[in-house]
Amino acid sequence: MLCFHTSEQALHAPESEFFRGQRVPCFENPSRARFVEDALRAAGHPLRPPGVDSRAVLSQVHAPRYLDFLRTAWAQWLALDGANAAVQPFPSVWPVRTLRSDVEPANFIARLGLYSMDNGSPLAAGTWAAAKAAADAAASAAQALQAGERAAFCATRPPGHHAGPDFMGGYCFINNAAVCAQALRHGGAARVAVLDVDYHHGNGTQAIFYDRADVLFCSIHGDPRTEYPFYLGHADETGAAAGQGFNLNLPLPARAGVADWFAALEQALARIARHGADALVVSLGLDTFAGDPISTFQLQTPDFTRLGQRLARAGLPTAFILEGGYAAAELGCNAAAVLAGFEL
Ligand code: OKP
Ligand code: ZN
Repeated sequence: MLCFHTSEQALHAPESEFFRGQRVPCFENPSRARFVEDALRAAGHPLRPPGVDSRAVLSQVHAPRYLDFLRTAWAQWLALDGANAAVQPFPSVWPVRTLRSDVEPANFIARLGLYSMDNGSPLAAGTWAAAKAAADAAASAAQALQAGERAAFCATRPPGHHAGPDFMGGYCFINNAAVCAQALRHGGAARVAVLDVDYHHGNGTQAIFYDRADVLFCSIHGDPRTEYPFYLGHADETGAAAGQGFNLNLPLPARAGVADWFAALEQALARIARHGADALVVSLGLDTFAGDPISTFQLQTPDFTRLGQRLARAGLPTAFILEGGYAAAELGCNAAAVLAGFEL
């Protein structure tokens, strides 16, 4: 399968994140992409750098003022104090209910809060370069499908599915799956389906397409009553306005078993078949793996082969976008298992 990777991914390497009140090494780190690249190469898949500039599509899925902030955030942080090069900025205040988000504050940390949903998306010097390269890969995958490829895989990071129209969150900055879906639409696909199989609900992707009927969003994830991102991903979120009926959430209780997970997959694929999509974008989080350190589902490596096999049976041109998966040493073989199953 045609695979895309980016050397820029290594430039997004923040030191730590907050976890249970402490700062710990980032779960979402450059080794993840390296493990995936190594496993794909070992399995004989071609790995290429992106050839498409996603710039035009980016402003169709994200607000221009958010993109401006993201592109210049590190420079703004350094402008405050040269010593900030060795310090990670974190937001500390957010415009929740009753507070205004229309006026951009002059204070950098306040702006960081305006454009964040949590304190779990640490910035580093190379965050924009890495996130933009991952988005370019997503646009390149779309172009490959439109040129007749059966499937393409983006072995990229940072992930994207928590990033909304104008905010970062959950290790995500640019919504790569949304960029891919929008690029497919732009390139002539009338209907696109996004299937998000990451352990965590893809709140950003849902939000970006919530009032649209052309892009169907389906997600299987840990119930937001107990699992991140907590404030979106319930079954009663079915879409709005023209998009009513074009959003399907299939939350499962924490620690749900493999049989329940694959039953939910059948429900999602039945809805996707009914959509009559011209292409499928899979937000491929591999944090449903039993060994994942921050998630509670039970999938084993052979289950990822079964997933790939089942997705191939949907019969659609398919773009895979890597999202989560934090058992880094096993991430490569789990990703390769999906590709192997798809090509069986
Ligand atoms: C991103 B993706 C606290 C740890 C929790 C949120 C998890 C983000 C998962 N800093 N952070 O969907 O795999
Ligand atoms: Zn996840």
